Amino acid sequence: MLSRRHQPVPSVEWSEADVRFMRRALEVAEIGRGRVSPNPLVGCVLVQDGVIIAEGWHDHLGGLHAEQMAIHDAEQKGHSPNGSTAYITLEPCNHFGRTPPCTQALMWAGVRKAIVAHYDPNPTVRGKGVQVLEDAGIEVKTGLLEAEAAHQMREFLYWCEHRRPIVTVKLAVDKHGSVDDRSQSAGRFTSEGCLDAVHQLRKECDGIIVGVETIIRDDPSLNIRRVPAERQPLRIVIDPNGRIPKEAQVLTDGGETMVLSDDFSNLPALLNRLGDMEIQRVMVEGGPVTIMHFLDAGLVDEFYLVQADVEHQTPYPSGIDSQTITAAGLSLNQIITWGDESVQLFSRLD
Ligand code: AOF
Ligand code: ZN
Repeated sequence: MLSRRHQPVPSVEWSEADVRFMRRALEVAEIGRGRVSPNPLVGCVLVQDGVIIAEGWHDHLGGLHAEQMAIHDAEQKGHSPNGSTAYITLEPCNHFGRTPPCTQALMWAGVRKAIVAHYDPNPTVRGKGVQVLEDAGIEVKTGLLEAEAAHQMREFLYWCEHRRPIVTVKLAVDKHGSVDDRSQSAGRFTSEGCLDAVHQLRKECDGIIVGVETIIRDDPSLNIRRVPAERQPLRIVIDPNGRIPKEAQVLTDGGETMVLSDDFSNLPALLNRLGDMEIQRVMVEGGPVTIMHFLDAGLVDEFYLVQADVEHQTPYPSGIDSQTITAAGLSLNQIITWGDESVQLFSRLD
């Protein structure tokens, strides 16, 4: 896929300082999480005589690219970027998009050397960014912390390759795998801390998918309220038989909702359509029937199974446990804590 010239250089060639600077670039790139989609998270630090003189990141869609923000930061701080080394998590772009090319910005700023973590699979860039810099006499090295960068921008990379979103599932169950207590009116049974974590996860997604049953039973708002958010994900309701109540919150609260009449057998086509809309990550939030359709179709990439320490009096069994999830091609990646709940994270991705 990559030309020989852009193959990662063996890590032995990198100094400790190189690694430290690229780690910092990855760290500042995180600031844009939840705000840059469909663009990738990108970070850049400029180093002069072994010292970081400026930092930049792609902060939000339509905002400056990381390199341009770093150059601007250097100027603001009264440092000259002339002769500096740029550590960039993504190959600089060489096209006019929402911003002018970063390759030109780096050249004009007098950057002498560029160290790049990951090439840009965007067909308009793809090695050309590196080429343009090299043609201008800038020394370029690629592949430093490439795997880390790939993980950080995995939604973007996946979408560039497959043109469809990554599918993340969240399901909360009681001690016996029940998703709902039918002896009570619909309500949540997980802790406040867990809810905060769910809202954080929603923030990292471009869309939230539920089946119409969830709307009828819970009338959820499916928006982000518990953590600061400048953007709300698109709510997507799968409703093959047109049963969504007109007064449902998702239809009346002024936010964006898409009601789809797709049959569940159409899930790959549905994801392709979302991909066409530049949606790079969706979260399926239920209920169990909808989730099972995604699992059966082999379309789940990540699964957060939230285990609440409660017992429902009139349980509604989910029929989904760790075995169901692993049978769908995922493996247990890590166990994390959300508030009072333990969460098993299964994944088929890195
Ligand atoms: C960079 N630095 O910080 C980012 C890059 O729509 P635009 O103009 O913002 O361009 C988006 C494309 O530019 C995106 O698809 C990806 O190829 C690249 N993103 N490139 O040099 C950055 N965010
Ligand atoms: Zn750029």
